[in-house]
Amino acid sequence: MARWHSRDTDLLEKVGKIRKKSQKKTHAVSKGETFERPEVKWAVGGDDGAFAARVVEVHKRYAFISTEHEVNAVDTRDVWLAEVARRFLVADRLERNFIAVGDRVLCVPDREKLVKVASDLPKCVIQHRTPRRSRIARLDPQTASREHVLATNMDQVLIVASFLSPKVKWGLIDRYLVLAESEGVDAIIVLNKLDLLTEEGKPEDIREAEAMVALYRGLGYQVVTVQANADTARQHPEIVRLKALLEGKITLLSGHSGVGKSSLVNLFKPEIIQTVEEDDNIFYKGRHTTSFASFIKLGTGGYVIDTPGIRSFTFEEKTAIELSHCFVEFRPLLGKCKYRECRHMDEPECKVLAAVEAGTISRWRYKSYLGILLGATGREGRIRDLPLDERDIRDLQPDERDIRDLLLNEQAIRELGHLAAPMSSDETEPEPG
Ligand SMILES: Nc1nc2c(ncn2[C@@H]2O[C@H](COP(=O)(O)OP(=O)(O)O)[C@@H](O)[C@H]2O)c(=O)[nH]1
Ligand SMILES: [Mg+2]
Ligand SMILES: [Zn+2]
Repeated sequence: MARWHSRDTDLLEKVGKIRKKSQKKTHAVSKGETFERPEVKWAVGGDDGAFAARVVEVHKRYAFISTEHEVNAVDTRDVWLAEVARRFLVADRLERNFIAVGDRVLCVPDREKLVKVASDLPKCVIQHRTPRRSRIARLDPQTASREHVLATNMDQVLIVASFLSPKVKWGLIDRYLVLAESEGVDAIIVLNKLDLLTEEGKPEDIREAEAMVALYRGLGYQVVTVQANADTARQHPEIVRLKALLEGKITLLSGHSGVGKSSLVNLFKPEIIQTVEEDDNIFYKGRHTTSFASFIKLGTGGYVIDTPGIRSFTFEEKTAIELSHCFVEFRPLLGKCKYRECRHMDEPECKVLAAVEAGTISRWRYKSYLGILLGATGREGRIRDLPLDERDIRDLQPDERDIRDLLLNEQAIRELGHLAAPMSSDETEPEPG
């Protein structure tokens, strides 16, 4: 009995070795094969059952994907547990993870039971991902030379801030605008908690808000001012306008915790209802229990990528030239300064500086430009928020319409919609996976 037993184990061990060897062979990366592969070169629907999917959540050792047979028709109810094909997993790499939320991937059902994670979900192996159309990344807190890509393939960025509690940080908004411009995606600014501004705002808060809203609208950005937690918010013209902007798009949701992102998303009938934090201490909360970015389908059309962890992100090394292109109002002047390599700092005959002096470029935006360009990039790509001072808003033309009227005057809101041209805190984050 005992002998049989030991022989059995021997045999099993041998089988195990053989299996490992043959796995190694079949799973080696063949010459020229890369994980990133354009979709035209994918073989979908072969004998292996390969199918197209979207990465909806990324964890340390596995990810969740949802089938997406046709681009932008993600079946978020069909969730699989997925691992990246082992042959692509190399230790020496520039990115922390091989995939990020938003990646479009080619998957093969795990018939060989390669995925060891215990789960009731169907399992699959990710064979390839498409090149990314856009992305947001931060430096990996664990390995500084590595990037941690947080989300990819967004069509636009929704920058959410609140007028008060917490007070809007315009410098953070500028950084997200630079990100959007450099990734070539649209940006929408949502300013929430309009009720607090109108009911509790000091006169200078209101003046600042009016001037800044007018500034960003003047630059051509969509600026939506709302009270996301109002009973009638869903019918509010500003929300109706925002709904139309989200339809058919993949939108990256950004903004500090506590500004009302979840309250806002819940207005668009998300498949997964977002929890609204009622905790008064929310702004000081060090840890999120759900610090994973997730891909959420909206019942009203479109998808949002909610990224609770983003408070800082990197800009790829930007030269003054690249950065100045990310400030839309600088663009018409670029190439016209005396020096071709002008950084628009202290160079003679600089058109940007002249425009700031003449007031056609706002002092605040120029300050923001310098802040991002200079040491303000700070440690590990983190930037301290620049304070807005009285001089920054002195010369701005406040919106003719008083923001205080917006809550009551729907006609005014509709008109503002037509006027809008088409077009951090530095705490370390908990580890999302
Ligand atoms: N006064 C006011 N409070 C709001 C508004 N929108 C959301 N809140 C509250 O702000 C807190 C944070 O909201 P939440 O949606 O969880 O923010 P998130 O952390 O960005 O997802 C909650 O207590 C909400 O009830 C608003 O428009 N006005
Ligand atoms: Mg939230
Ligand atoms: Zn210049």
